[in-house]
Amino acid sequence: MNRGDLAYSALDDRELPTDGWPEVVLMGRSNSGKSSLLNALLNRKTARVSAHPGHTRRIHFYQVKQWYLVDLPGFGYAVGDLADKERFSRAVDRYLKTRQTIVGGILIQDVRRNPEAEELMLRDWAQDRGVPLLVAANKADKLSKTAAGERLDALGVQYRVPVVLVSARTKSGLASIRDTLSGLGLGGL
Ligand SMILES: Nc1nc2c(ncn2[C@@H]2O[C@H](COP(=O)(O)OP(=O)(O)OP(=O)(O)O)[C@@H](O)[C@H]2O)c(=O)[nH]1
Ligand SMILES: [Mg+2]
Repeated sequence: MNRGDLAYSALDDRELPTDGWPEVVLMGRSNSGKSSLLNALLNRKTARVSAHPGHTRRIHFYQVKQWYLVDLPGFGYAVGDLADKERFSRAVDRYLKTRQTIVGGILIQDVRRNPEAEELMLRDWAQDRGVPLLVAANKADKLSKTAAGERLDALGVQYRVPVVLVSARTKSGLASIRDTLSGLGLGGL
């Protein structure tokens, strides 16, 4: 298994890794750039970037060292039939509520948007579970430096957790994510 390989793709509990390795979860709205950011961090095109958002229907575990980056499918755009969607959102729900190996969360948010109910629920989830959370305000390349700075301040006020400005496209700001993770003892990015 090489760095950045897809190690597991899970929906049911019995498909989850059993090695107990730490997991850092990438969460956020569909199209916010979770898979793009994961690829940028790993410097490798391993996660599928969707031309049509909402198609990722499994929890994907990418191995870094003896820990995983977990690409959670985005909310907001799910396509497909209702039974499928329900099965899927139940699985994500259960994973977030019960998984003991989650040691950190990165909430990816389009820098141009404000958090909506789902994002704030994820922020509350992290606080309730005591999981350190970093908000990555992505697509900074879409704004001028001044506008991006203003958005960063606004998002900090709304989230009340650390927010960093990043671009999966230009790879700006990724050092702050790497530093945060190495502060949790998670190296190799
Ligand atoms: N300009 C710009 N575009 C980006 C950036 N990050 C992602 N995108 C684009 O945004 C779209 C969605 O990116 P994905 O990485 O597939 O988003 P996702 O959050 O994984 O979406 P789902 O898998 O549907 O939940 C793609 O067209 C990307 O090329 C960025 O930093 N800047
Ligand atoms: Mg994706």
